[in-house]
Amino acid sequence: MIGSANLNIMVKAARKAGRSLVKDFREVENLQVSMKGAGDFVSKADLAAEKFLKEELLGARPTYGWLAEEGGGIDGQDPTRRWIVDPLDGTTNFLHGLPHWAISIGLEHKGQVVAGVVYDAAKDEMFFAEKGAGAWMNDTRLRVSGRSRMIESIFATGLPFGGRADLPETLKDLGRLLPTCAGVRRWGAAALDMAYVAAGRYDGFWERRLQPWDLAAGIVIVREAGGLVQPLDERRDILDEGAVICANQAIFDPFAKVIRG
Ligand code: 2AM
Ligand code: CA
Repeated sequence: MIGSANLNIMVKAARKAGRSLVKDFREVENLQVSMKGAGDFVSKADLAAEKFLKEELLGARPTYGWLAEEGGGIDGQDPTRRWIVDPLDGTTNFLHGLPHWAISIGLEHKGQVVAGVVYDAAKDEMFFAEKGAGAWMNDTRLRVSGRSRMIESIFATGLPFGGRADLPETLKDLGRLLPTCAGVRRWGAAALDMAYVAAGRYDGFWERRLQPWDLAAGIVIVREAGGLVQPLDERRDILDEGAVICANQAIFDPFAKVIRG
């Protein structure tokens, strides 16, 4: 792999954390009999992965800041650079033995995500990108799909879970979008949804109420694969607001018109 020193650090850390999470994932199947046992086990695996990633990434770049799902944030000596990390995106899938979860690592510089890694360890698919250097999955260069007709396009989203307040908006989106397209998919791991847009597997993705660690890596991966990524509300910042829409360039406008209403 050719990439900057930072990208190499990110890929190496994701691969190592992934190896350990795959072992835990196999264990989860044995624990399914006791849901509480499985839940506790998964949160321990999640925390252990975050601790490992923090040691690797801050160990290699001690002056950078840090923001992660489980342990929160740390200001760095260098206020312009920050790791944004989700040690386990798709936790609910992981807990249920569904092989669709990932480690997500973004690197922010002066408010912009400049490098991202999303590693689907169960399938050994390493998605990564660096600003200006393209997006890749393992050894393959990524390119968003070329579909330009809504009726042939597949879109992904996240459905609100556990009483999340955006259920009415999401149902409205679905009511408008479903009749116009080839289908909507919902897998429950936002970082992988974005990686799949970059890979041309999905033609577009939108979701509200996401966290910076769900989004950071995916933003640069989709852009470097030739896709468009915007905040759902154009006046807001994607990471602050957590509402995103992305797609290949040909389908972006008709898709965004349906979702933005
Ligand atoms: P997480 O697994 O890191 O928490 C998409 O809906 C996002 O919401 C996912 O990336 C996921 O990130 C988060 N999420 C939290 N709880 C969820 C649930 N019960 N079902 C689906 N997604 C969930
Ligand atoms: Ca997580």
